[in-house]
Amino acid sequence: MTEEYTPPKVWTWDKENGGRFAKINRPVSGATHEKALPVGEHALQLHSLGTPNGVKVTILLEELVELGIEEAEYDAWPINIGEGEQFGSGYVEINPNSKIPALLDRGTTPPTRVFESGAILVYLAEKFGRFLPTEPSQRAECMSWLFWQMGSAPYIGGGFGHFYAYAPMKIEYCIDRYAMETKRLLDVLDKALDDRRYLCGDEYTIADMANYAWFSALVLHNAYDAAEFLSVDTYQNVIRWAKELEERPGVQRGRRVNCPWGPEEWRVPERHSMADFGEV
Ligand SMILES: N[C@@H](CCC(=O)N[C@@H](CS)C(=O)NCC(=O)O)C(=O)O
Repeated sequence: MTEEYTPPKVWTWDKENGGRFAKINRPVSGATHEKALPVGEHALQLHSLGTPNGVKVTILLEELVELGIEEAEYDAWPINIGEGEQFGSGYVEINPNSKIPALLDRGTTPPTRVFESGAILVYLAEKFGRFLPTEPSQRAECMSWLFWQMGSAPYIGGGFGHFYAYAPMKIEYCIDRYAMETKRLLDVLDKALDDRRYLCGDEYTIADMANYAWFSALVLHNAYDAAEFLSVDTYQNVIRWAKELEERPGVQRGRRVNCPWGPEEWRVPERHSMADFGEV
């Protein structure tokens, strides 16, 4: 057991919490420094990082490009969240919440800013009329799984990942609570995929992209070094679905964009055209 903590009447910020992200965490929002964002030649300007929240958007953009939609070509710029680049004034203008990803669409007048990865997926799917069913009940199913993922991520990343991998001490209560929830979520997904190929049936949608980004990290890529701890091999339907998605060229390219991890030659720190993948 850890030392008992008695909260004061009013919380004040008088020390860093010592965790891996202590230096960038603050209890207030807004810019910490002046910094304009770079601008590329395409209408769509994405500012992001290759985390699951970033990758779900680059997967959708690459899937759109894969369909031959030229207007979906985009510039993707890295935001180094470890160095606090999410608090630059230009970034805060397009995302007052200072988290990656954020999109600026300069193809509209005035330009459209979109923050929150789920909102970006819906915006792009609607703009290009792809990967989001239009029939109301199919659309409701897709939105349900998309919002389910958006609600789940803080339990997986902010809860389980934080306390299992990043917190300065291992607290059994917190790890138990979030491991239980993460396994419950994996079980929800596993059961949903028992009788269908994709989350909405036969149609591949933004709900698959969003959920793939988070759950493939757990079941295929040993996120938080926790594959054994979470017994991820129990979730065979999730593994089958994630492996199938990972075969897709759009998914393979989307995973590489703005990614600061993995083999050097695999990473695509900035993306401006297909040539950045070394394929053209
Ligand atoms: N709900 C947001 C969450 C985004 C998020 O948490 N992004 C993380 C990286 S995965 C981030 O930017 N962290 C930086 C920080 O907390 O300062 C979304 O889905 O867009």
